[in-house]
Amino acid sequence: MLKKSLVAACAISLGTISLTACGSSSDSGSGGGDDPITMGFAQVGAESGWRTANTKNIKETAEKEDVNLKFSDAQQKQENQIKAIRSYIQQKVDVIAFSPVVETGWDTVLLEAKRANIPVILTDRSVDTKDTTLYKTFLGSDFIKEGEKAGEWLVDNAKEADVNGDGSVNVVQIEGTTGAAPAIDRGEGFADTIKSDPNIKVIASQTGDFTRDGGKKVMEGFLQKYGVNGIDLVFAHNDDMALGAIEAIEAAGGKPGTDIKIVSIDAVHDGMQALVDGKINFIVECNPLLGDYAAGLVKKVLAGETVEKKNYGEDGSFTQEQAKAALDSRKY
Ligand code: GYE
Repeated sequence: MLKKSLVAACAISLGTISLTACGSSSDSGSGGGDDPITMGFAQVGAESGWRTANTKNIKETAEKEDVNLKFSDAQQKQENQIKAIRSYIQQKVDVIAFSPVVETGWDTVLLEAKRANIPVILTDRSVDTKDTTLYKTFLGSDFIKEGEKAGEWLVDNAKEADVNGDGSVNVVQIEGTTGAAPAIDRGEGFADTIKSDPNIKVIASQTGDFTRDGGKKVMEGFLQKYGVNGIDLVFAHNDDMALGAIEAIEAAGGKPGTDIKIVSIDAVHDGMQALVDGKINFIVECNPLLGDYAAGLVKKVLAGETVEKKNYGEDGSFTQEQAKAALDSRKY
């Protein structure tokens, strides 16, 4: 009864006061109703331009919303993220948000959070679990759709993408982090879509771990094996790996975007610049500015309101022409 009336009172106060600790477990560290919310955020790392923009946005939003943010960088390691989440549980934060580096292996720590009565919000990447009560909600992009959009562009432009003109489009794929939701889903969406054209062939696929350096190394290996002339197109799961691939192609004496076409995902500033410069041919957008959306969900969850389990944002895509118009206003 008491709990219920607390939640009701909090739900009202949320209209006037910014994010407060209402509705969270009564033994939480934040004390009374008007204290700021304490949120533990376990970030993946700093692997890409997308991630840097995402982190900046999360921190800025926390400041704007008067959230006491505890932030950790897991350096792309699941065990670091698990440690961070455990420490947030120990510190009795009001809410935990995290972007899981890989999809599986979270049930134990999420159960610990659930038992401690701390709601968990998944931002950007999702988890693969049978027990969906282990988290309150997910917000981010539909990665399958992103892979499909990349594939659709290729199917529509298969003739131009057959740089060598031998009737088949030889594609190399640079995957994101193995086991990560965006790597799995983007790969799946792309593969499903290009099936419609039997002339499009993925001749090699390897992980570049979403980093520029990783993308460069993987591309160097592909170039050694197939040569510039043996590859028609690179599909990179993010811009940073495409930028690394560009370096490798140039070092091998090729002209990226012309001798080898490139399609990637994210649309961060550096990627868009390469698109405008003609070194990338098409980019699917993935929005890293999730802060406001996350704040809204945190408020609702802590007020005891029911929220959608999955919340997807709308993403666009850019051809070289479209990127020219959008580049100046690209903030990240
Ligand atoms: O595309 C990539 C980053 O999870 C959507 O992670 C994110 C991905 C993003 O490293 O650049």
